Amino acid sequence: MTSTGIVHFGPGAFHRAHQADYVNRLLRDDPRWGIAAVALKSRGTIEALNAQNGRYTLAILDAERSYRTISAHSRFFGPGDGAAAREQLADPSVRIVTTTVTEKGYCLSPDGTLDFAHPDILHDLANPHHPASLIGWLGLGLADRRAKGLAPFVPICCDNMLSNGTKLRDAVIAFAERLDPELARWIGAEALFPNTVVDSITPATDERLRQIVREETGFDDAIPVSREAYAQWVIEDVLPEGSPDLESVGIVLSPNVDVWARAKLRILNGAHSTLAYLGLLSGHETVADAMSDAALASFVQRMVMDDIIPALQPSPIDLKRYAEATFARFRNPAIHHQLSQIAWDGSQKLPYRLLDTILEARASGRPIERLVVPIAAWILFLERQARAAAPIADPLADTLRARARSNDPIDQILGLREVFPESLGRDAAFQKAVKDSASQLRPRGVAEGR
Ligand code: CS2
Repeated sequence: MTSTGIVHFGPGAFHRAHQADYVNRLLRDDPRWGIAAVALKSRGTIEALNAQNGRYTLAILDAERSYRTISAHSRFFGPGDGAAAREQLADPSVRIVTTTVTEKGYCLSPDGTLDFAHPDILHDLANPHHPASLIGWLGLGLADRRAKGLAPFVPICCDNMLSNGTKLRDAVIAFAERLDPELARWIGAEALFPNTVVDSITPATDERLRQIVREETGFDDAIPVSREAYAQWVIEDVLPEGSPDLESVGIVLSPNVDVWARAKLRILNGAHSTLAYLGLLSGHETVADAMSDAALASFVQRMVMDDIIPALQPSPIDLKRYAEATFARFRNPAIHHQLSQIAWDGSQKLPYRLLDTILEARASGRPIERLVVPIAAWILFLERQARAAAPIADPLADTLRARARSNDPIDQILGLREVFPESLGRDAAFQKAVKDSASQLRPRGVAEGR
């Protein structure tokens, strides 16, 4: 009989295709690690999971296709179930709390520290027993453990940010400091927040996938997920005794996760965002479509090989090989990975994916002409969406829309301190390079939306 040893915040497609698949394997030998799924914003997924007793299909769509049933989830909490979720976090059997709430879910300022002006953080400081944010929830859960004399659980951040565990730790401690400095000290001394890398290409679930799963398995699954065959999960090797045997299911424990995180964020995610904005401006729909556009694919490959990799050297990783393997993954025709999905939340993603490389290139005098192309393409994409009154999925959507519609959208958007650090804001060469690139791209992209 499965019991609950992990609480997970954010049970979206990526969690269900990635972490839950590892845990599903773990549960074969050790039934203590069932997952309690907590959704903070909406009940849809939780209710669908509950209605299927936590079972759903994971479709592996690659050179070979296969379908497996995942049943790693034992409990389900959504908005309105706060008291039960709180009890669950204080259960001594719970040792790990994993999170996939996307970059914006951590309520961080551009410098990576907790944003005390964020409405959810203001709410949680005023109502610490009824939190709205992940940070508030971890603060409350850890406070309850301390009050009960229990060891802290281990929060494991599974979102695409550099030093994700350290950022989460610092945010939770800063939050706790405002409520109870003793609690903050206890968290700092006792709680471990390992850094991680998570990787597996996982498109959002759509009707097309539901149909494939229905036809191939005969199961009318409301919440199947799909991913490529490749999956990687690297966790910093600091887990305390009593943790599950993560290595037995292929999770890599490593002392230096950030070397891997930096390479993955800049090469894979940097190339993904580039393909997304340039590809959408050229009328492509999926990553595989964009990769079959010879000019686009060769631009992205050159940018990675000649501009991104040099900034990561020296590295213990064979970065060229990693990049080649990444491009091969992007060409997977079996997976329908919408460029529009990758284009979401650009204001949150671009700093880790491209701006860090640009900052380093400027500091060491390397060229940025290619690196600014995706930045220009993002701005043109925003202009196009704003003009067509089409959706912009981004926590800064209102500001981005207003600036994209202004008379000088490039200056206005580059002036956003939430995205572009002061040093780039004052960098005339960077600004000029973005403008030059936008004027070269403009005839191709924005005209269609006008
Ligand atoms: C993608 C990532 O949606 C996006 O922005 O770049 O989700 C990407 O597919 C994963 O990080 C791959 O591990």
